[in-house]
Amino acid sequence: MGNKHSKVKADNKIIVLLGPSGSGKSTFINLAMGRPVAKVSSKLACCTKKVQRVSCTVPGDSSKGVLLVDTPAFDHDRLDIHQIEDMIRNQLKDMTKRKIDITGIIYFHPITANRLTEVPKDHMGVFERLVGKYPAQRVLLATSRWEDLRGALNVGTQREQQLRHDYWKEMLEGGSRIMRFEGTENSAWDLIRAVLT
Ligand SMILES: Nc1nc2c(ncn2[C@@H]2O[C@H](COP(=O)(O)OP(=O)(O)OP(=O)(O)O)[C@@H](O)[C@H]2O)c(=O)[nH]1
Ligand SMILES: [Mg+2]
Repeated sequence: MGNKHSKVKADNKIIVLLGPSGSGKSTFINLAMGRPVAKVSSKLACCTKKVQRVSCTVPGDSSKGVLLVDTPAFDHDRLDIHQIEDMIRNQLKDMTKRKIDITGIIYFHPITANRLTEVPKDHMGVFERLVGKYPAQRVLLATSRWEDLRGALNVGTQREQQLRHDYWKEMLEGGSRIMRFEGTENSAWDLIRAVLT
């Protein structure tokens, strides 16, 4: 269960969600929170326009506070990257000032995409301009929207292999991990737990 208020406690585990528009960042937040706190859209236009922080606790362990940070897609159709950078900088300001560590990043990639228009490295570059060099071991690469492939799961598995052996190879060699986001509350928490361990 979670709260929409955004105060950061020093022992909060902070997880930043990155990824292209429609990859499911806000959907992930809503599933983890168990209610719709972030706006989600199936329209073509990019949806999230603001950085949003939500706090919750790990199910079954209310002592573990987690702060999830939703971000606008870096390829946003109406915001330029400098506006997005400023928003993220502002939202992270109180944390960086207090030297609160960002525990991890979940980078979402819709497995439905039949072309790769961006790679995590592009996003990491922007993020690192804000917080400094970030260790690849703390980045979880999450493929999403598997249910949309329905009868063509093998297509997704082939794409996953291409990501693993080519586009995401460098990140994986640096220690990043890949997981599937199954579009459920349990799966959202599996990913969060993986980042926390
Ligand atoms: N089937 C399925 N649909 C998903 C999943 N994640 C997101 N969607 C759908 O994809 C669309 C876009 O999801 P969002 O959560 O708004 O994506 P986003 O990454 O926040 O997009 P922006 O806010 O534009 O950056 C919505 O219609 C969601 O219902 C998933 O894991 N499975
Ligand atoms: Mg969104």
